[in-house]
Amino acid sequence: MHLSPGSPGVTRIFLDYLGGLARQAQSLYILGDLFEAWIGDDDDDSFHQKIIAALNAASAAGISIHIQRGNRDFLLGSRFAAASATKLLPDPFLLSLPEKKFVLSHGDALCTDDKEYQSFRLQVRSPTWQTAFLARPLAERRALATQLRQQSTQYKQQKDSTLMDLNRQTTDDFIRQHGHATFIHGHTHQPATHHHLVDNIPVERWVLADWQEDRGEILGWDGISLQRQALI
Ligand code: LP5
Ligand code: MN
Repeated sequence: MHLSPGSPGVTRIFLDYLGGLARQAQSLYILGDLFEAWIGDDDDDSFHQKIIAALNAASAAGISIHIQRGNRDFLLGSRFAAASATKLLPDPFLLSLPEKKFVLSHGDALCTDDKEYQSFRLQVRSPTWQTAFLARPLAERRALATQLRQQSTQYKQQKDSTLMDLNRQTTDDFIRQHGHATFIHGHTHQPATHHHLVDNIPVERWVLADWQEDRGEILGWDGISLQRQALI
């Protein structure tokens, strides 16, 4: 979703969903990049507080909400989880339902052709880097995040789109390591259902859509099949 005050349409669709259709679900899984940029759980930004309150209300209404960290909000922590009454999930996460097994991930870790991103990722996911970053004043962190977002947009213009996609071999290995479970991820903004054949076992890989100002999309599981469902 990449929620931010800069995308009011996406925010409205998400809040409408949380207050409406989502209430029919037992569980909700958000696979990273819920926020455009997360600079730490101590952020007092009113927009973020509004989203936290909406998650909290949905949770109080009985939905079990699980959130993975994406590359935009890898700093989500326990204070956020407590305030929003959500559960932070590891990435990857194996979701074993009675009818089917799914493996859930943001997806960025499998984009192994993008070496520059992977070395950046390694750096910012290290506890040492995170402790040092979180010790800086909020205003400074906010400015760094804005700067990094601009840089990332520029970097991406110079990168080939296949380089930024999941690496096929890495993905097949990942599927193998997770017992050939149906794989669901986001990050690439290239919604599709891919068919992998790993060890002669057919495995589906569902790529989530990114949300636009006038259209969102969720993936629903009813115990029998997965369906893409548009939200407006
Ligand atoms: O996010 P998106 O879609 O633009 O691109 C991603 C990869 N980029 C990122 C960076 C995020 O956008 C930044 C989010 C900031 C959130 C706040 C966190 C706390 C702030 C930290 C401040 C230091 O994830 C992009 C991938 C793309 O996905 C596709 O997979 O290609 O990767 C990059 O752009 C990384 C560059 O290739 C390499 C970066 C070199 C690091 C530069 C050092 C800058 C030091 C920081 C100074 C501001
Ligand atoms: Mn992402």
